Amino acid sequence: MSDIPQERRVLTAIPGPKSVELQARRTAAVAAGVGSTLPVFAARAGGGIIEDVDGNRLIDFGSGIAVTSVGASAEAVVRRASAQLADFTHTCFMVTPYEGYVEVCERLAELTPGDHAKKSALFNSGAEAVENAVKIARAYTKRTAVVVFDHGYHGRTNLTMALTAKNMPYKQGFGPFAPEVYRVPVAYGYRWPTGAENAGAEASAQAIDEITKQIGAQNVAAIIIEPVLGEGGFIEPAKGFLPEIARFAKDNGIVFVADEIQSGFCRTGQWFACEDEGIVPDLITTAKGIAGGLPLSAVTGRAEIMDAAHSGGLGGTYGGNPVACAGALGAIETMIELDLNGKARRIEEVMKGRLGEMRAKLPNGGVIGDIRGRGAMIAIELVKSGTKEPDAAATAALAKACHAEGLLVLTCGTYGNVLRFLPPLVIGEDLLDEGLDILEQAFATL
Ligand code: PLZ
Repeated sequence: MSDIPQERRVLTAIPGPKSVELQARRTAAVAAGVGSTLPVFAARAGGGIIEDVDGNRLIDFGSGIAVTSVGASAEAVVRRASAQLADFTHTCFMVTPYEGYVEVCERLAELTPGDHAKKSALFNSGAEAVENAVKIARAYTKRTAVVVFDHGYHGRTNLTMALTAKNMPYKQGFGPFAPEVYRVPVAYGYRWPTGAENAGAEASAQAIDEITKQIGAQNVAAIIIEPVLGEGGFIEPAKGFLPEIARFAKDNGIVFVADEIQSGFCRTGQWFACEDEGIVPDLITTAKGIAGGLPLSAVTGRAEIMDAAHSGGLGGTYGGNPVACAGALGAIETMIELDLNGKARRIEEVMKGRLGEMRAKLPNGGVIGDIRGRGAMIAIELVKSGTKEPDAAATAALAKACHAEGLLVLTCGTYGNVLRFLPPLVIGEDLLDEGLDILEQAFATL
């Protein structure tokens, strides 16, 4: 890890003068469609800290959207990627292959759930992995329909926009969308009309009924679900939902795809979130945390499904780039050495404890409607006090107050009312506590 002191430091307004200057250049040169949560320009980052160009040190509760689980300059990632960079940057695996790619696929076969024969294919982004999972499932089943869920997020390319639930900002004005994509209910416990305790059974029954009656199970190539829904609001499907959907997929020859792009690689305190209910997906998509910040993604799954696409049918110039593969091997090494699953579970314990206390201090829980998530994928859903009405304004205000004090937090959710916490798993407990202190103080500004 780079030698950034693991201490918050606020020297200027946030963003500071140098960031403001860069933001002006950015506005002139960068397309408006690319947004930023907090226009503070990074100078270096590592552990639980992002240092900006003005010398401020922010506590990082975002990990670049669940990417830098091992930190943004993890020693093993930097060492291995640097060595690879010096050897060669690229040959194209489709032209002349290299060992790193194969080794990442071997690690994926070991780490993902299930002891069946597995194979992988590597790509650059999460969206690309999801697209390829669909291609593979269609090639294997010779069917076309794809089933996704309310509040799901799978990317910004044409097919993955279609798979994604939320219109603004992801889809508005960008259609027409890919056909043969169908959306069904998910067991969102907090908002399930008959209560969280009924959500698992009722939502799975509804989803299966819709698939059977409206699409026909025999036409469905793949069912794709995030075992913990990320952008949609850190929704853990109520217990029983995922096993029932997985069972239905199996009974009907449908490829069950777990999109673990956000929830995977120790984020939830297990290698993959689907392990929580013993789910063994046919295919699993990974990205983000896999390579310590380098762009890499993968589809991993049953060898016979993965081999269904003909030679030359899958790939891309940069897919499984050697530097990114070296980074992934360094990240995986770090996860094992530092027991980042254990660290994630400890983060959950600390965060849920503190968030519960904050909630208890507010009358009727105040704006904190729900506290949820697993491991270092924790969120609070904010509502108008005493109701379940989403409060996006309070969410934005809280995030703003945290940012001003040097705590980087992210929001999410279909209704924009979820504050999510995704610290690097290597964050020190003092920084974690300090971040939670800042959040607690932020409630007073509401
Ligand atoms: N599947 C489950 O979480 C990416 C995107 C944020 P890419 N999530 C963060 C934004 O506004 O673009 C994501 C995900 C899940 C797929 C993706 C897509 O991964 O690497 O961004 O393409």
